[in-house]
Amino acid sequence: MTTAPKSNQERINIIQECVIEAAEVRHAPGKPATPLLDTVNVPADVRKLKSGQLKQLAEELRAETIDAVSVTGGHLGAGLGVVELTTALHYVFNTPEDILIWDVGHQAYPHKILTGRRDRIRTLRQGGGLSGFTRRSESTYDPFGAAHSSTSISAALGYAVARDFKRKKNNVVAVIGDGSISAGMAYEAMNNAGASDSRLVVVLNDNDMSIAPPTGAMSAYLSRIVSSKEYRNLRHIGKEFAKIFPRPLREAARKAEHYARGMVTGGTLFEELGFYYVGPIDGHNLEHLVPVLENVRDDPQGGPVLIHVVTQKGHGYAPAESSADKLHAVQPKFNVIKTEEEKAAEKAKAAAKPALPTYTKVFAEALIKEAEHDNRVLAINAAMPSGTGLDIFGKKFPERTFDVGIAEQHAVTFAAGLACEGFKPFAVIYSTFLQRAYDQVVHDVVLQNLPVRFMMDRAGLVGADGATHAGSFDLAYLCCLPNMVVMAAGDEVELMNMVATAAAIDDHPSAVRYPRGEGVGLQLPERGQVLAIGKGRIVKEGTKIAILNLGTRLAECRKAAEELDARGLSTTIADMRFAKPIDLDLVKRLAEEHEVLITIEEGSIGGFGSHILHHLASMGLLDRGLKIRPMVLPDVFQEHDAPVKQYDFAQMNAKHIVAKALEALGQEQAAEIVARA
Ligand SMILES: Cc1ncc(C[n+]2csc(CCOP(=O)(O)OP(=O)(O)O)c2C)c(N)n1
Repeated sequence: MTTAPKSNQERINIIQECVIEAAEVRHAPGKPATPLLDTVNVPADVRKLKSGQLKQLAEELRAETIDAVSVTGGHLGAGLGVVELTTALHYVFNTPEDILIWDVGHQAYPHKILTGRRDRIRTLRQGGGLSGFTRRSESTYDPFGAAHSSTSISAALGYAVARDFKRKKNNVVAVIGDGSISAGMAYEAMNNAGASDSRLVVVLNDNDMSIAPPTGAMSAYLSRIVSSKEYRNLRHIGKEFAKIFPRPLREAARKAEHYARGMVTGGTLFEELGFYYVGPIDGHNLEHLVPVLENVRDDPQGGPVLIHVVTQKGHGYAPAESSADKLHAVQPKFNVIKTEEEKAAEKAKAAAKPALPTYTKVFAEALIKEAEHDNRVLAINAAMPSGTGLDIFGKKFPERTFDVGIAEQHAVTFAAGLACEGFKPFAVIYSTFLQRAYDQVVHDVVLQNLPVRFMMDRAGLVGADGATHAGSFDLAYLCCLPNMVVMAAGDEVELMNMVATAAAIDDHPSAVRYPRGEGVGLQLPERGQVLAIGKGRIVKEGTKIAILNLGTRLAECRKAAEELDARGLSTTIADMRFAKPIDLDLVKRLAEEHEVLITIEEGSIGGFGSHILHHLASMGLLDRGLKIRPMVLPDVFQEHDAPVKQYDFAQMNAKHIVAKALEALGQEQAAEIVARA
C-alpha cells in the first residue's frame, strides 16, 4: 500500500533542526558569482583548499548546480542534497585513484562540476552533451556507470577485491540512497561484503526520500534511528564523535562511541551484516563530515564500513525543499522569474493548444475504469508512482495500490502470488526496469502461466534519459516466452483497448508496451474495448506495399503511406497490435497480395519483425520473391537526445519508411534523396 512513513514529518523537522547554518542560496537568474569554485577544475584543486573554505565552495557549487539545471532540466533535488557530501568526499579521498561510485548517478551533477566537466555542465542531457548519470566513457572520475539503482555496493566490492589482488592501497567508496538501498541487490552485496575482509566504505545517503517518500520496513528502520533521542543527543556530540573514531577507542569516549556506532540508535542491522556502522551524521555539516571521512580513510583495519549520513533532498533551494517530491526532476527554466506579460503569453499559448494527455495518464485513467468494473484489479509499482501514473490510480484506489520500493523482482513475484489467488494484478514497470526482473517474469509468472499484466511504460527511445532508460528490449525478451500475450499500443485509444484486454485475459500472462510522451490527440472513449487476441487491424488498404506496424510509429506510417500513395505506390497499413500471438492469417494475406512488406517496431532486433520473418519463412512465403524489410532500432546503445532526433538517428521516421519502400523496389537513388531530405 502507499503509506508514507509515520514519522516522516518528525524526521524532516529533526533534519531541518540539525542543519547548522543551512546554506540558503538566494538564487537570481543569471550566472552566480563563484570565485572559489572558479579555482577548481579537478578534485586535486579542492584538496589544495583549507578545510575552512569548504563551506563557501559548497555554497558556490550549489548555486552552480541550480543554475546549470535551470538551463538543461533534469535531476535537481538529489544533487542539491549531496553538495556538502560531494565536496567532502573529493576533499578527503584521493579521487580518481580512490574509487568513488555513485548509486543511480542522478545525484552526480555536483560531482561532475568538481571533476573537470564544469565547462560542459550546461549540456547535461542534451544531444551530444553530458549524460544525466555517471558514465565510464565520460570521465575517469566515473569508475562505474549507472542509472538503474542499487548496483554501487556490488561494483565497489568488485573494485575492492580487485585492489586486494593487485596489492594496491586505494580506497573504494560507494554512495547509495535510502531508496536505492531498499533493493534486494544492495543486500546481496552487503551480505557478501560483510563476510569479506576487503576494505570498503559505503556511505548511506539517507534523505528519507526516493522519488516519492520511500516505503517499507527499511525506511521505517532508518526513521527510527534518526528520530531517536540518542540521535538528538548525538548532534551535540558531533565533534567528539569525529575525534574518537577510529577504533580502538579510549574509555572516556566509550559512551559517545556507542552513540556514534549506532549501538544505541539502532544501526545493528548493518552491524549484523558485518559492517562497522558509523552514524547518523548530519550530511550538510562539513565540520562533522570531513573529520569522520578522514578517520574512516585512515583507519588501518580491514572490512567494510557503513557511514550513515542524513541529508535533506533539495537542500539549500527553498522551492525544492518545500515541494512534495523535493524537485526530484525538473524541466528547463524551472526557476526563471517570469514577468506578468510572459505569464499571460504562456497562458494564452496553453489555452490555444492544450497539452495532449500523456500515455502514462491515459493508462492510469483506463486502469481506473477497469478497476471500477472489477474489484479484483490491483496495481503494483516499484518506487515510481508518478512516473507510472499510479499516483492517479492510488488516489482513487489507495487500498488497491502497492508501491513496493525499488524492488522490481519482488514486484513481479508478488504480483504472481496475487494472481494465484484470483486477483488481477497489473505490474506497472518501465520497460527498462522490467529487465531487472527477467527471471521472475520467466520462472514465477510465465512458466506457471499466471495472469499477471505487465504494463511497460517508456517503451522505445526515451529522449534525455538516454541509453540506460530506453525501452528497447522488451519485445525481444518477452516474445520468445511461451504463454505470453504481448501488445503494443499504436495510439492512446489503442492503449485504452489494450488495458481493457489485459484485464480480460485471465488465463495467460500479458504485457502492454507504450511510449513516453503524449498521444496523438484522439477522442478518448468512455472505456477501452476488449480486443480479439492475436488479431491485427487494417488501418488503410492498398495494393503494392504493406507496412506492418507495431506500436506508436503508426503516425509515421500514416505519413509515409500518404507520400508513397502520392508517388503512385499504393500502400496498406496494418496495425498488428499483437507481437505475440501474431495474426498469421493477416500476415499471410498481406504477403500474398503485396510486392513489398515492411515491419516496423520501436524495439531492438529479435522482437516483432524477427518473429514475422520466422513465420514467413516457416510458411514458405519467402520462397516466391517477396521483398521484406524489417525496421528496428539500430544495434547500438543510442545517446540521449530529443526523441525526434533519436528516431532520425534510428532511421525510423516517415521519410525513412518511404526510403525503405523505394529501396526495396529498386529505386535506390530516390530512396537516398528522400532519406536525406
Ligand atoms: C532499478 C531502478 N528502478 C527504478 C529507478 C528509478 N529511480 C531513479 S532515482 C530513484 C529514487 C532513488 O532514491 P534514493 O536512492 O533515496 O535517492 P534520492 O533520489 O532520494 O537521492 C528511482 C526510484 C531506477 N533508477 N532504477
